[in-house]
Amino acid sequence: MIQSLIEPVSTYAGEVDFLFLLITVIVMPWFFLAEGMFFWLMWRFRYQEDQPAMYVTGNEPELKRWITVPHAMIIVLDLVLIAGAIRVWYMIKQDLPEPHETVRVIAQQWAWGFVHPGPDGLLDTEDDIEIADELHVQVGEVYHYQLESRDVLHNFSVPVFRLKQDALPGRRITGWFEATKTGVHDIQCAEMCGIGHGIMAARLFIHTPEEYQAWVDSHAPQQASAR
Ligand SMILES: [Cu+2]
Repeated sequence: MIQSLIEPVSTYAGEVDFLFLLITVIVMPWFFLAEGMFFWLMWRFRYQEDQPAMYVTGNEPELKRWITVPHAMIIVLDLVLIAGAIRVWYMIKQDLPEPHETVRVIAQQWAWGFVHPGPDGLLDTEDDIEIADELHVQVGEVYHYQLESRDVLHNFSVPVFRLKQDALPGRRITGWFEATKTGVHDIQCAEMCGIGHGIMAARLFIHTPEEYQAWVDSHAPQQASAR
């Protein structure tokens, strides 16, 4: 269902979607069961003539089972969810594969700055390509991003990648992604950062290697001569 709403375009997007599906499948039956019983019991034990109210403490062994058995089942299901979530969290946030290139993402009120490594493939050199609100990458390559904030808390959110990372002033946070399909997609700040938060959007361009090379060629020389 998530796939049909927001196309998955990174190598780990499917894993995140699977977690959402798992949560839905585990939680939804309990929701309907609990709500269904609630309304049924309200109807079944509604006010009736000459039937006195009964005081139930919940401590009677046969009633306690109604509390402990569902609790035990939910704890087991929770452990499944926690194990699945830790696995995906580790894959996305901790276990960074070797990068093809690194880009720098700079958040500020209320725009995104992107520093691309340029023709030499290295950041912090003369030929870096810096532009606002456009991130250009190649399809099928692992990228590291270095996320920074110039002022307040922001969040680098790329829905098609299922990627969300807070940007903290004073820190450089490294993460990774690998795009699986070419296209143009949205980037949005996902942390309330002031009055312009809603317009703090950018575009992600995923190119074929040839397109990417052409983009680098057309932007790098201008950039070098402008310095
Ligand atoms: Cu924001």
